[in-house]
Amino acid sequence: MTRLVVVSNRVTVPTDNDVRAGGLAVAVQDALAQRGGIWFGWSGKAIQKADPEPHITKVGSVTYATLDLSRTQYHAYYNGFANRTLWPLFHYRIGLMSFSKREFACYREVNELFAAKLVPLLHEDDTLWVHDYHLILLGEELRKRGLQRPMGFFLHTPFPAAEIFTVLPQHEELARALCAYDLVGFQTDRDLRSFLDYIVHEAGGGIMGDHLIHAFGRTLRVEIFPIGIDTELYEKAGAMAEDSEAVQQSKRDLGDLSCVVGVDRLDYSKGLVERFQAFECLLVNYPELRRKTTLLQIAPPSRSEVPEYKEIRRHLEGEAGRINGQYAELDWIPINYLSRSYNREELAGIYRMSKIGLVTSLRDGMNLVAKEYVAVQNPEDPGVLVLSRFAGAAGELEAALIVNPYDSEGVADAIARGLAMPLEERQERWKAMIEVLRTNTLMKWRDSFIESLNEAPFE
Ligand code: ADQ
Repeated sequence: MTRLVVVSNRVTVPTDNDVRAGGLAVAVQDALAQRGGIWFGWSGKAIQKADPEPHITKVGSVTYATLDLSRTQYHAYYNGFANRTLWPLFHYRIGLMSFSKREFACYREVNELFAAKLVPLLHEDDTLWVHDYHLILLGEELRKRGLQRPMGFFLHTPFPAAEIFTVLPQHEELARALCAYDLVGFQTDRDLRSFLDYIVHEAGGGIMGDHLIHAFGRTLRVEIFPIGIDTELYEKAGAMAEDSEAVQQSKRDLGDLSCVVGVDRLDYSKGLVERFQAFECLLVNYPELRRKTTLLQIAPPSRSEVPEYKEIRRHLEGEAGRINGQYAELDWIPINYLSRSYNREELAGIYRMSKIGLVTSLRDGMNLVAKEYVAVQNPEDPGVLVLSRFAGAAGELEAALIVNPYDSEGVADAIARGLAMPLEERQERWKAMIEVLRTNTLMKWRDSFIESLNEAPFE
């Protein structure tokens, strides 16, 4: 078995007291531990004068190699081109997108820096797996340095329709760089179709069948790999949470109140303002549910140095205040908005005591919260998932109540329907969803990507 080299924008170097570690980090660490290898990426530190050499930490057979960025790189590459250009573009928010040649040049500079510092650490037959929109140019930069070995890229976000993608002046440079990989993985069929549409109609490329395409002088494989969760782990966490004192106490506190829960990074792609407005619509259209229902929204701030994220926070806090001001009673608050993080056990308890899991993303690569919510439910008395059709997860969790997040009344109707849903229907829907989650796990996602990549090159 060849060594695996994983490259992602941020690297999680394991620590003994890392309570939040889970999900992707653990799946990647597992794969690296099995085969030996390197996890390479940004340390998360932005300092005035960054050390150009990677910091190396060895844990067993795994080497963690992390680079610091300079303040300029942090602003222009991370906050700039990655999070103010590509993120809004890939989430169909061209109105929120800004770009500058200088930031794109810095994006390339950081991709070049990653390539230059990674090459000396590589062995002859390593397999490389690059993650996400921050590092689209990395494969091409590695090829420029003579690397011929198999390289795969997985995009965690959506890939936008060609009409949207071409809004970016550098669309061709990015598409060409994607084609420098041997395997490009997408979350959903919709993302793959968008990419193929671009390749055929904008890049003059061709589809050769069996997942192969030819474009920009290269032949590569393009496939979908919908990311999953460690379902068994979440099922166990749900069962444990049922008996925990914290959950029992919360249930006593809730009394007859039904809890609708939302858990998200504070991000405009998650449709949080629309969610609050849909909840208001519920209070207006179903007044009998007032004092009987509460929305618990957990949304810790993210990317808080990016102006659009400051704005979404301000807007959301304003909406929570307005709605609570208008509808709250002495003994009832409609929206409980908490801006902090919780560990997996705590989240499992919160999901489990909530009658509705509410996911209203305006666009989302997958949305793992939807999957986690389903996995921790009590099989005897499961809650109902209300899920945006624009989250990748909607392609797999068809038994959820699928909604259009722009349609407040439709979302309100789905919440009301979920709250009134008979036990038998809730169980049927849950069984259909948990079966999908037990099949398409995080480990299966990881292994099928690596398996497909192992068949490279495809020339
Ligand atoms: P995200 O946009 O971060 O991921 P998501 O898929 O929902 O979105 O994953 C969020 C993760 O963070 C979940 O595991 C969740 O439990 C955790 N989390 C969220 N809020 C939390 C809180 N308050 N406390 C603790 N944990 C919290 C990106 C893409 C998604 C894609 C994933 C994986 O945007 O579309 O599904 O990558 O590919």
